[in-house]
Amino acid sequence: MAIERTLSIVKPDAVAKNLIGQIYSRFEAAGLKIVAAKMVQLTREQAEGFYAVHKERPFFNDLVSFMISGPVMIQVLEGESAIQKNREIMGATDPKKAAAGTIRHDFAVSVDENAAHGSDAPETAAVEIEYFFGKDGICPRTR
Ligand code: RTP
Ligand code: MG
Repeated sequence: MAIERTLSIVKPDAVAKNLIGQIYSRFEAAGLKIVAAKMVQLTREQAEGFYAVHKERPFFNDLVSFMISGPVMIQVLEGESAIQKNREIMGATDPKKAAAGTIRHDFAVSVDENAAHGSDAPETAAVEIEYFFGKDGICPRTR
């Protein structure tokens, strides 16, 4: 297994419900290290650019409006198989289909407002991390 980095976002619904700490605890309990983090009120342009892969989908406008409805907490997680591990911790896109004990099952109520984002592959993780943190916005964790 390889050490990877992945981009994670605590979405506006979960920030509004005061769940940042509980969600961070799940990352840390799973052995994922937070190597960059910032709270951001996304602009419409930033949200559209981030989710550009979905721009032809029927839910795109609702997704963008939701992502700018309040601040988000954006972080880079590092660890063994971080991309897949974060997706497992988050659970299925639709909270109704997410396994018990996952972030989306426990903290989200709908597919439109589903508490967290996680990169889905090494290529998208690299692009997403650079989108929000640039080339050198990560704190190396040596211990
Ligand atoms: P994310 O990118 O936010 O981590 O979510 P994901 O990979 O699990 O799902 P994705 O297919 O990338 O979709 C991005 C977000 O769009 C909304 N969505 N709505 N109504 C629908 O059928 C539908 N499908 C997707 C969700 O909020 C999803 O997180
Ligand atoms: Mg996705």
